[in-house]
Amino acid sequence: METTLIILKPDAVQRGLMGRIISRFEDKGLQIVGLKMMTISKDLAASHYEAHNAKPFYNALVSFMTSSPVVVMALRGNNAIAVARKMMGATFGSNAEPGTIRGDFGVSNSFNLIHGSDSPEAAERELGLFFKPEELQTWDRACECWVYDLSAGKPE
Ligand code: D4T
Repeated sequence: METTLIILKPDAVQRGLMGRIISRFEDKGLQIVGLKMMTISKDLAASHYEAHNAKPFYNALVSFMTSSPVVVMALRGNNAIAVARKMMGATFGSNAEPGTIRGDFGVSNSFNLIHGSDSPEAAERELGLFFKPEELQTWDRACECWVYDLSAGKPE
């Protein structure tokens, strides 16, 4: 099982899309193990996006991400990182496929609604940036045995 960090960006919160986006992940079968609303500080945005700090869009990106509250979420599941990235769609709303979150809810290239970790290493780093260990909940989901086939001892 993997855990991935999802951020519902300021445009998703301001546009009233939080519930619909969270529902998509719940409907898919991913388990929410952390969830909170917060305003990202400049320092936290700089740490989160340090790989982009030489890019031409960096200042605008940090400004956007710190401009208004976000919702951060830890999602757990089998291949959760890839599953969530596929559900998010391509980076730019203008060419994200219909059926994806970015494809269905946005058209902007810089206001692209959602962030999701792109590798296990990124997920570990980002979960550590946004959640204290005690903010992540390990809980048994009553429907787990209907979300996954557990008959072989591992989720399929
Ligand atoms: P994030 O990191 O937000 O989940 O987005 P992606 O993984 O899909 O895309 P990314 O890291 O390449 O870009 C991070 C963030 O920067 C914005 N951006 C990106 C932008 O404003 N202009 C650009 O040209 C690019 C490439 C959008 C997402």
